[in-house]
Amino acid sequence: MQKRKALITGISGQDGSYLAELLLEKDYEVHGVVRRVALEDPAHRLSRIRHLLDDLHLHAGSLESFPSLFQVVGKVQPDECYHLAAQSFVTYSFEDEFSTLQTNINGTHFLLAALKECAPSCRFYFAGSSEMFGRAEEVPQSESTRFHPRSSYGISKVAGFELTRNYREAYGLHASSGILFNHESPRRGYEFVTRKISSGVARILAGEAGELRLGNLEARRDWGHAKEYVEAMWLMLQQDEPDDYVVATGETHSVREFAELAFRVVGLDYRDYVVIDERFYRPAEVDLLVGNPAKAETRLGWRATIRFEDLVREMVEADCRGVCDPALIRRAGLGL
Ligand code: G4F
Repeated sequence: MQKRKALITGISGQDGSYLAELLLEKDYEVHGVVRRVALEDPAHRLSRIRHLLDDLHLHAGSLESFPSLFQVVGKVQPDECYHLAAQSFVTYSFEDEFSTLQTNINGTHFLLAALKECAPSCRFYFAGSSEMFGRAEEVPQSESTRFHPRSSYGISKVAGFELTRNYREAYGLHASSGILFNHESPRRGYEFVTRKISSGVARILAGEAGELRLGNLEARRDWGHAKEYVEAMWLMLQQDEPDDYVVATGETHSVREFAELAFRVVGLDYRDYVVIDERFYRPAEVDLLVGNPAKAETRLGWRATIRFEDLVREMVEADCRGVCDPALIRRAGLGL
């Protein structure tokens, strides 16, 4: 039997790397779209998928170029397409609203248009985000909660979500959106607060830093583990009918709690190291996010199982392993 073909944009990112692993395990032929510069510098730019490179089919393409996406889709003829690539750092979207909106909205539109023309029976997944809820009107947030984005990133995701719904309704594409709440792992980018904290703790333990500068400690997020969240993406595309799903743990924690736990993992008190720095505050903050994953649980049979405390520990331990002397790690009582 022919293998099913999957195409992933953003395959070199945190989610893309876990999804590629999952699909290879399921015996898919896995294709990825990456920037040409990444193909020329795989050691740095493809580090998260280095261990998979022999099993993947990578294609040069860019979210900014319709012809490049059109060509890849036409050539690969995927059965499933997972659109994960985006400018995804909210802070950056305040610095350059234009490029965030342009890249994220056009990229999604280009891909949907290419699929409609070249592979209309391909199933499509759009990476929506809890940032679409922004200043949320209800707690917890579900598929029916009104969107009130607070950044151009959030706005670009609402536009992508609506484009996905429109291609489903107007052109009959099997197109689904996951409204994913924050999801982290040791593969998270260093600019996001969880990884900034876990790597900061490791550097402090190693004696490479004396403090960790953070912004708003009171913001609350629903943090799950990325490895589990990519399973929900796959499940969405296995359903007979396309639909939209909240993917979340249903628990919320503050940045302060994350920092407190992360420092505690190595026996330190965060109050001795965390310095509040106004530069890391956002012009418009999203104060509280917590998802209601009931629909994903009943329809997809998906549930988050990795607990917040275990996620924090895994991230801190992984970063300590990267920078600390083994004797120091033993002294800190880490289970490594
Ligand atoms: O880790 P963050 O940068 O993630 P944010 O903004 O919640 O967005 C992430 O999750 C979304 C899903 O809801 C994704 F769509 C998005 O692509 C991204 O993956 O910030 C989390 C919170 C914010 O409230 C921020 O103000 O942490 C607060 N924070 C406090 N100090 C900080 C810092 N955030 C960062 N990045 N750096 C700080 O020093």
